[in-house]
Order: sequence, then C-alpha cells, then structure tokens
Amino acid sequence: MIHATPASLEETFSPPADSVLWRKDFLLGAATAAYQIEGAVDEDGRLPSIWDTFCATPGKVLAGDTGAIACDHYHRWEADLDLLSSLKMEGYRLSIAWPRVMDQAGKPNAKGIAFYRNLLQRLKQKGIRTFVTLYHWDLPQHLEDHGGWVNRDTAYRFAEYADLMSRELSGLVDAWATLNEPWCSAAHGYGSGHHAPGKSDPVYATQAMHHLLLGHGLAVQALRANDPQAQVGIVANVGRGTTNGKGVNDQRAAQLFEVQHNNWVLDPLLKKEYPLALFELWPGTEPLVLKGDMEIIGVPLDFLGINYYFRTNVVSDGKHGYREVDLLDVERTQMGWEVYPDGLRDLLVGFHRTYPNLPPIYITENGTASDDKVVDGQVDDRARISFLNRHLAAVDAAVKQGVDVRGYFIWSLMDNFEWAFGYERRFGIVHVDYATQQRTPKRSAQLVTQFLERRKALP
Ligand code: IFM
Repeated sequence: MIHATPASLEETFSPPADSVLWRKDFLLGAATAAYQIEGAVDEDGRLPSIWDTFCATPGKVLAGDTGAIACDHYHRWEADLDLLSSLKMEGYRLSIAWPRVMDQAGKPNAKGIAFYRNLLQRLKQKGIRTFVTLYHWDLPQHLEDHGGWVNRDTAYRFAEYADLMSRELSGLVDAWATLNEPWCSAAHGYGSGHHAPGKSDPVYATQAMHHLLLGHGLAVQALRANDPQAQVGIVANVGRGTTNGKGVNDQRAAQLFEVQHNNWVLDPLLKKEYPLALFELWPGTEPLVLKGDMEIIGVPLDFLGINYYFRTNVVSDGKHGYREVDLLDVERTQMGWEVYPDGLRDLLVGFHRTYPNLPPIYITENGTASDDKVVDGQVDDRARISFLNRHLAAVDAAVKQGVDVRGYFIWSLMDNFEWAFGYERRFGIVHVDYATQQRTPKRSAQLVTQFLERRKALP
C-alpha cells in the first residue's frame, strides 16, 4: 500500500514561515554529474573511463544503455545553463570528467579544460554559485588498468589532477568537493561489482576506500594552495538503518548497518580512524595504512556534503552481522527505495552529536525517481513535490536541533543516465526526451522556481 500524503504537500511548495528555507543565505540549487549528462565520450581528446568500459560489458547496465550521448550536455551546455538560471537556481553542483582534462601522461587537455572554464565563467556571469566535484566515479580506464583505486598510486594521480584543475580554474569555483560518495566507489565498484569497474572482493573494497580517502586528503592540500578563496570539502552518501526486529541483536544489526554505510567514511575523515566494528563485519579486510595516512585523510574540511535517499530495515543475521528485510506497506520510489524523510533528520542530528568537529553541511543530493511522462506539454510529478517538501522539512527540523546546514541541492537538475539503471529511472526536475533532447521543466521545477522568486522578492 502507498500511504497517501496531504494534497498540499503534493501540489504546492510553500515551506512554513519559520523554515530555514526562507533564509536568503540558505542555498538552494540543483546537481548533476559529468558522465550522467555530458555524452561526447570520445570528443576533443577525452579518454575512455571505467564507465565506458562497464557499459560496453553485456549485462552490466539495464537495456544496454551507455553514457555515450546521455543528455548531450557537452554540446547543449549553454542552453542548459540558461534553463538553470530561468529556474532561478542559486547554486549548481556539477562534476568534472577526469578523462576529459588530462592525458595518459598527466598532461593537460586544453580542449577539455576549456569546456569547464567556459561553463564556470558563464555560471559566474549568471550569479549562480558553483559546487564542483572532482571525482564522480569516472576514473580514466588507463588507471584502472593498473589496479584503479586498489593501487595506492591512484591517490597520487588524483592529487595531480586536483592540482591541475585548481590551477586552471582558480577563482571560478565557490566550493570544491574532492570525491562524490566514496562509499559507492569502494563498495559498489570493488565490493559488490554493481558499479564500474565491476570488481568484487571485500579486501579490494576496503583498500580502495583507503586510497580514495588518501587521494581526498592529498587533493585538499592542492586545492587549498591553488584556490585559497574556495571552500573545500567532500561528499558522502549516508543511509539510515533501523530494525523492526525485537531482539537485542537486531538493534546491534541496525547500528552495524550505519557503521558500514556511514562511519566507514566519516570516522576516518572526522576522527582519523576506521571504525573497528567494520572489521568485525568483514574480518580480515583491514586495509594497508601507512604512517601519516590518517593525518592526511583527517585534514579539516570547510564543508561536508551529505547525500541522502532512503532508509534500510535490517535484522540480525544470527551471527555477527545484519541482513536486509524489506518493510511492506511503505511508500517507495521508482528505484524501490523507501521514502523516509525522518532518516535525514535523524542522521544529521546524530552526526552533530557524534562528531564535535563536524563542519557546516550542505545537502549535496536528495531527490526521487519517478516514471514521469510529458502530457500536453506538462509533467505532473506530484510524488517528487511531496518528497521534496518532506525532506526539506526534515532538514529544517535538524537545523532547529542545532545542525549547521547551509544549503540543499536537488538531485537532479534533469533526467539523466542513472548508472546501472540506464535511462529508465528519472530523477530530474526537468524531463529529458532522449530521442529529441527536448527539456521540459516538471511541475516540481515550476514550484521551486516560484518559491525562489518569492524568497528573492522579500526585503
Ligand atoms: O544518480 C546518483 C548520483 O550519481 C549519485 N548519488 C545517487 C544518485 C541516485 O542514485
């Protein structure tokens, strides 16, 4: 059964008068990522990435979809930025495709860099604040051929890439994020194999995570040196784990779920250590950590990006771990993910209590997928409107409990390539017809725009 939501939440976007959303300094924007929208995978010297390889491997991506064309943003970027500003978005989170801007020897690719420079200059002219992620999963394939993130050398190559980008684009970026969701890169890319490069070994996963985080710490040093005015941070996906089990071990199972999903990333960044419980779950997977690594990883951050989507119900597996058990009778998105706004509030409040050095937070992704259709030129995405209303209320509740949240980016600006799910799942507030590349703002986009106009008009 799908629980009905009050009509007002589905049809209007009107936060309560005391909501943080009305604060003009609370940034509202939309997010995308390079591989998911750009296309043009072999133009202007772009090298193959692990996602090109993964997509070309039969059975890895739904319907055999690839990012070869995606939203054709590489050719349509000017119109897309006009669309973004017509929606009155105040912030835009995008990512740079590493394989577009550096050749195999680490030399700059001028054409690829020019693409991002032009884009960022245009955003600056439009007064839109830019959050730029350096790594949103598209590792150059030649680095994977040498072991990818399981090879420590990749962390140093990543720092060189960060150094180049922050020299080339200094002054154009408001906030740099080193990595997007290292959890997904490590756990899906090297653990389950559901994402590129499709490796499947828990030892690889923990070692890859360590090198991702090391690369992050090294990159922060370069970013700060080259672009001192920009904010520097990282983006972590977090998941709420709860249990409907009644035993003591079920509570522990829910904790372990969060250790595995959240603390695995946040503890090294904010406490300079890995959670020991992780290695109780996965005995024998401790990564090789060299002297000084944790100091590099734990470098202070200007902000932490949080991506939140859903809650997972778990019970004890009868041994030392947990197993996932789907709850019945809950509202789910096109991804099958439970809609659970309280999870966002609870996690934010929990992080605020757990980490005394928690930096200011931006919600760098939150949103929902639905099977949206254009009917008479309109897209009525009321489930998304309701989702956004409820999750923004959860953010507001966390702020009222003392959490320093400074902004929120809707995932995503437009429908795009949803990784292993190809083009079937639609996360955008703008509909994309992939046959014609026609963009149609959905009702959610129209309502958020109206809200931003109202907010801007306030004294
Ligand atoms: O599309 C992805 C995005 O690239 C990373 N965070 C989750 C989104 C939805 O799955």
